Amino acid sequence: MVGAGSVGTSLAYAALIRRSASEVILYDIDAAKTEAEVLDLAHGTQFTGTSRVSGGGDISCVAGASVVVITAGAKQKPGQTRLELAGTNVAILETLMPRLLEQAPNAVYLLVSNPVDVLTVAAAQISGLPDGHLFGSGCVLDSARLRWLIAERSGVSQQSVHAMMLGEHGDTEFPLWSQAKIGTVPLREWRDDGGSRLFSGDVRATIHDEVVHSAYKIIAGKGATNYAIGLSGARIVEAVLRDEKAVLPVSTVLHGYRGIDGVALSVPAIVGARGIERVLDTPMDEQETRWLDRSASTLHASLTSLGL
Ligand code: 6V0
Repeated sequence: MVGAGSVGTSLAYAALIRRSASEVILYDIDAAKTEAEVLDLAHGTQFTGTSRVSGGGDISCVAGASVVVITAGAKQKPGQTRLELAGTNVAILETLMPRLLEQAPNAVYLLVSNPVDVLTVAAAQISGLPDGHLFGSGCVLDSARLRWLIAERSGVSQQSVHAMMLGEHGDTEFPLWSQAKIGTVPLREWRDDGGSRLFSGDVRATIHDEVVHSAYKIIAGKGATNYAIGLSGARIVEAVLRDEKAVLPVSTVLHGYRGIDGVALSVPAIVGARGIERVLDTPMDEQETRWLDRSASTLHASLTSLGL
């Protein structure tokens, strides 16, 4: 975990508890804080299984890592958009990426810092890593938020809700309603016990809005989001370390995907030992296609404004 702030430490904690990796290493420029976080986590490992945790302020501690998760950088202030963070965090990546690559040249790199789609493009350009070896956590967290909201309304387990947020991890993200299902029933046709459709257009619009505004709401209340992104990040790491070939909505630089080129955003992708192994050309209706294009042009504009 590069960056031992709220997100990096929550990711480490989630990875220990979920037994995602045999060894979890934290690196941050703030050595004293990182050493304290490592000690605090290490004292709990009696209860988490056999994984070890270590780390500090010397970047050589990441040498030979299989997966490098980047959570370093500035975070959103209340009311600030993710895109407004871009300049600061791109500058951090410019010095950080070459130093990380020296230590862990063969790792799969997972970007979590925001704006994650923009930083995924920046990190890909700085590192020159092969496609798929570097990608962003994208809409994995947003999809978990979506599934939770659907589960709460329908009373069905989240594990039986199949739904994804795609596009920008940000204001233009969108639910892929046309492919969403509860069990085997298309979400738009799901009825309650009385036979009424539960997910009308209005309800879907409300849920969409709630997902988009989740982070703002949490940041306004507690200054950061950390637990759910920690668990989402650990889940993605597992897909790589266990070579799962899991289909996840992660952010990757697209080449000719539905006319999108050079922009990173979330689409369903197969994640395994080599990182993103294939991007799926998922069916989308007309509205979803327009939403995807809107995400791509928003991100394209912000890449252009940063000279990327
Ligand atoms: P934080 O608690 O301020 O931690 C950031 C850490 O990065 C600090 O401990 C810094 O010391 C460290 N850091 C800064 N520069 C460097 C550097 N060059 N090398 C090493 N460490 C450095 O922030 P928090 O952990 O809350 O958020 C981290 C990032 O994650 C932010 O950009 C958030 O916006 C982003 N998030 C991304 C999410 C996603 O879904 N992709 C979700 C939540 C937050």
